[in-house]
Amino acid sequence: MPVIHVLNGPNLNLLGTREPVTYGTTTLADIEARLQANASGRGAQIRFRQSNHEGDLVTWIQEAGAAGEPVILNAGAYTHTSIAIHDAIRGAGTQVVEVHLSNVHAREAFRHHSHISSVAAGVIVGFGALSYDLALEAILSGDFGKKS
Ligand code: CA2
Repeated sequence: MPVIHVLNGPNLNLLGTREPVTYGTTTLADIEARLQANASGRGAQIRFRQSNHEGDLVTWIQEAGAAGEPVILNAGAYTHTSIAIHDAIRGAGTQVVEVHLSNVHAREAFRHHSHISSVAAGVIVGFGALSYDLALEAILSGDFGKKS
């Protein structure tokens, strides 16, 4: 069964508990459950993880790359700061879909730049928890953004 990694960065463990106006009321566990159900109905399996530490995300991207498995990545604030995550995606050579709950382009200027977008297969922003489902749909429905 194909495995799709869903990796979540700092503070996303708080989802659904604070700042509902910006991030909604859905928890990360809710997102995981919905993705698992959706994926298993399509013959795929989700490996869902969250960390507040940049190095964990780098390691998990490397692991997905070594296994040749696709990644849905919400790197949280590291999106805007992390060259290490940019390099990991580049080196992993696997399909990475960048997702964001909020429309980062309608927010503060420091959220407008992503170090991930230039090495991602695609970017989905602003649809709340649905951003993850749209990313899953994109991965399951095509072979875009795969590297040889
Ligand atoms: O919109 C997104 O998905 C973000 O990746 C979320 C990050 C933010 O730094 C990015 O610019 C955009 C922040 C995640 C923090 O999540 C919280 C959830 C509830 C309460 C506090 C933080």
